[in-house]
Amino acid sequence: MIATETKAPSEAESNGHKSALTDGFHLVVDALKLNGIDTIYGVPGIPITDLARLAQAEGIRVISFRHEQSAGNAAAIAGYLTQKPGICLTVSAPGFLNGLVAVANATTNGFPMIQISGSSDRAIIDLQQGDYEELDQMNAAKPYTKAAFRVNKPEDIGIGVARAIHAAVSGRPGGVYLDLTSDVLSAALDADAGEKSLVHVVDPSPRQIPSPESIQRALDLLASAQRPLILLGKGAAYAQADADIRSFIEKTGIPYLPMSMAKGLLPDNHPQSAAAARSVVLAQADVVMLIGARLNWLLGHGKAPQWSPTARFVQVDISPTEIDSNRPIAAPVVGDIGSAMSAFLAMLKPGQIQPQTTWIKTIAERKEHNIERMAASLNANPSPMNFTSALRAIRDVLDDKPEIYVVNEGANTLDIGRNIIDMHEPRKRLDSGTWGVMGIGMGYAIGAAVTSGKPVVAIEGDSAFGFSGMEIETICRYSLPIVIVIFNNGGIYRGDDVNRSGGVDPAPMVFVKAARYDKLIEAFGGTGHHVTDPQGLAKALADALASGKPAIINCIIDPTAGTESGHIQNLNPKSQIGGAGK
Ligand code: ADP
Ligand code: TPW
Ligand code: MG
Repeated sequence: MIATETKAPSEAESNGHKSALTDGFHLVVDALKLNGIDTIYGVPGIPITDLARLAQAEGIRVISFRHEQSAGNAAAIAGYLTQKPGICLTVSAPGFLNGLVAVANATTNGFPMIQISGSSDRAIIDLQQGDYEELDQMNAAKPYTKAAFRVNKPEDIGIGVARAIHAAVSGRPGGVYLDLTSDVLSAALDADAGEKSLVHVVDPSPRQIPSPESIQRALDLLASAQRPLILLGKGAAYAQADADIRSFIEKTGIPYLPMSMAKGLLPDNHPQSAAAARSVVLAQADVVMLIGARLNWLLGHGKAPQWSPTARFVQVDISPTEIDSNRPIAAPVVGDIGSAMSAFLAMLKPGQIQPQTTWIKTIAERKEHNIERMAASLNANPSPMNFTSALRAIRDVLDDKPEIYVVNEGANTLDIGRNIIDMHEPRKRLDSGTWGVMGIGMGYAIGAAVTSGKPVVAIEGDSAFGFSGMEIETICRYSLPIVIVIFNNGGIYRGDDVNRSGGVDPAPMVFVKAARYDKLIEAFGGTGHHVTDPQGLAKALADALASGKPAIINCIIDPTAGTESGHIQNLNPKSQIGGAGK
């Protein structure tokens, strides 16, 4: 609603007749509502306290956090799940910087979000005269965002919001910064002029239709393959082209691998999934079709030894500059995945693409072999629990609950969790992503629960949890159906490291032993569980999910069970003269 008739903050007299006024606060709320924004994640304070209050009064759901980074992470994942920009609202300088980490992470992962921050007096900022929470925020934001804008006049609020929405969701989505000065928020404007200044954004993420030649070139290359492979990334999950992606995979019979957040795009137990034969398919595939996945560090940059040096690539991506970024791409298909997949299906001729039967057989044999090899450790019941036995218990509870979101961060907790927890539906797995970042846990869990109303299970390393742990108060305050399972091995990677100086301080990787994380949530009215075996874990998880209420399950894991850095130990720099601290 525009503030014109009923909600005008004030009225001015001029020449005997009244003209209604509106202000910057109202215009921001009106501009967001006009564009279908229904939720704001943030932390209030000067100068945006009244903005948060007004947004709530006007029917926007305002989720108020304990730290801006988590609010930003919630906004980012809401953007990923809904294809609408998630909104994070922050105060100036420190609050802005706290939120900026999440915006940078959103940009890195391709999630659409807008951080809206209030800012102090520009005249004082630009002369560095020392204002309250002084910072040149727009310029600080630029290197970490897809775009950064500042609104200096109240009549530009509508355009500013429109530009931010276009930038966040068009092309490769990303994090956008929108700076609103204190002056703009408080400024008065004629209500009619204000209403007319608002912009209803039309077609913010336009389809980008790939050229028919690019589709033909890609089909020809795939048809020439003997050992083809499809790789699905989170761009494919984001695109919400689930049915067409599945249809193309099933019609061509090509084996596929999901990147972690693409798990569930096809159910993990799909017969064409090559996940259990990952290293063999990467090394032996002769033609690889990337759908919404970058050849970054997570895929060994597409290079040997992980990949065959002679493999040829199809890459379906909305970003033309992603092509050839790490390895030459023989058949680029630049466009949005929805349009691309329907074009592939329209142009595919029956029987045109047929993977060699020996390729399918090789993969099936390797899957069986690897699954058998895993079975022994998966079925073991060590005491205390290790990562595998605890994850098995969680997997079994979640197996018939495909609607549940899984958030996952940590090192071993993440790397082993990714392999053991099967996903059955698209966009249900949310994790550390492209940066391997810690701290997304509670923000992503809150964003997923708020946008979907569905339960969330956050599987968290004890270190990982600590980065956003205070948000358990937020979870309890809004009664969100979030169950947090903390893999408590007493440290970063492991809990058994020692101080090599012999001094009394603990080693840098080690936490308080046997910490009672379960008691933390009781302070806010949630339920705490303390479990030491898989049966106890399964029961606590089933009970917590059945209650639909916030819970923490403190899951005691052997402190010696993890490996340093989980599965990416090779990324630790090794001293050429023998190693530090050994
Ligand atoms: P993963 O980490 O799962 O491998 P990445 O984040 O590395 O995935 O890659 C996702 C890719 O998907 C990015 O290059 C991005 O440009 C692309 N992408 C995102 N959305 C779309 C879309 N709607 N259509 C086409 N490509 C997309
Ligand atoms: C923002 C470095 C990577 S993994 C990790 C850290 C601190 C925690 C691993 O311990 P955890 O898991 O969570 O207990 P587990 O199961 O192995 O015991 N700061 C940021 N991001 C990253 N990635 C780090 C530090 C790191
Ligand atoms: Mg740990």
